[in-house]
Amino acid sequence: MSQAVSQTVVISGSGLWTPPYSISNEELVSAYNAWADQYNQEHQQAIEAGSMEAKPYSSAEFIEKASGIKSRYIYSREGVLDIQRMYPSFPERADDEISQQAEIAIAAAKAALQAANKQAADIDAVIVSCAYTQRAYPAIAIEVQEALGIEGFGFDMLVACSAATFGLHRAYEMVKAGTARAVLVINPELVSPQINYTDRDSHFIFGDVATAKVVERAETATSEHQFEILSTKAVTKFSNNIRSNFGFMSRAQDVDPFAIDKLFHQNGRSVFKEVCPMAAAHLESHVAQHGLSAAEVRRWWLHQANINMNLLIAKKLLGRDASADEAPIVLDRYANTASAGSMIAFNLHHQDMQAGDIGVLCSFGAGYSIGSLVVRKR
Ligand code: CO8
Repeated sequence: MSQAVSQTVVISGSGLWTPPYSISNEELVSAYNAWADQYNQEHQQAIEAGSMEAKPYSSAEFIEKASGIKSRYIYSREGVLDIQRMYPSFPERADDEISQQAEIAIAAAKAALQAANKQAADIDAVIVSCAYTQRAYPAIAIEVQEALGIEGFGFDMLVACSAATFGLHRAYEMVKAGTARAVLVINPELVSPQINYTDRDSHFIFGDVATAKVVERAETATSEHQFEILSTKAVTKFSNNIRSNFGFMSRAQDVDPFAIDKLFHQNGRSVFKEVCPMAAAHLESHVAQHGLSAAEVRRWWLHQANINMNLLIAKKLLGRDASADEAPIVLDRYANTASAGSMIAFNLHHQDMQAGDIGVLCSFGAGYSIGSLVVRKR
């Protein structure tokens, strides 16, 4: 293709795959508390002798108050609620079968292609960006590319909570520079295998989901809902406060895959305190680049980790509480879906926007990483 520079770039279609199963706080807490009873009985002597600590109960009320989460969707439900197991079950698939992560990525991608009025032949690149990929290679993006019949190239990228926004940044740059006509950015957030369902501090936080977007030149876009990407902004700052250590070195390190520091773990209070001011300052300076104040933004599709974080960030930006219409919340149903949270919010809350309305997509979390896009409805 010819190398055209400085294209007007739009998000022209958005897709969402929601798992067929969900788990309410009450169901999750009931399974966890039964597991804790069993654990405490098994270790009664050691607990009484003071050499082990008893597992405390979890509470549905605490979860909703501390996080805003009421339930979460999940790819595979049974193992999580089985107190003899306490982790999901994903039967291994043969090399010639589609992987679970590619399967959910394809479902979201098909919805995004349909929303954008695009065929496989219109797409030049596939980016799969998410918190974890289920294998190192071949890239999940290339598996998706093959399954959808897309020519061109694909690659995976991992930036935890900011994978989706950072993926959109790369797509924007590729289309802007003319190295791809249209890019499919997919976020198959299959996070349940990395959750420690025996840790009451974190067992409630996450859910599975997949989201996708088509990014293309304005001149080729024909869909009903198009959002011009006005600019992107990203920042990272190293922090150990959110970590997951299981990886390709684990076998050589002789580690126990069930050890608490191998799965997702965090210092949630520090994350809250450190990330909220970073995110608010980032967003304020990003919209200011366009000569805009926060009050002139019609919609904030914020990262969906914790309702109290979103309320605080919106208040720092606006000087008042944001309405649900200005900063929609989806984490009550979906929980924290790693990088996909703000993408789900966009997916469910963009069709009412009017031409000229400004919106901001934003992620914040592990890394630390913050990513944003300022967009304008066409
Ligand atoms: N039930 C009852 N009580 C509980 C529970 C529970 N489930 N959990 C904790 N408590 C207790 C604590 O033990 C503590 O008791 P005490 O005061 O006696 O010590 C008390 O409640 C208060 O605990 P916390 O201080 O931990 O509670 P907070 O009010 O801080 O709320 C949160 C905890 C909800 C975790 C909160 O700190 C938070 O949301 N922080 C922000 C975290 C965040 O956004 N993290 C994002 C991480 S995710 C991310 O970036 C993506 C990573 C990639 C995806 C990974 C997928 C697996």
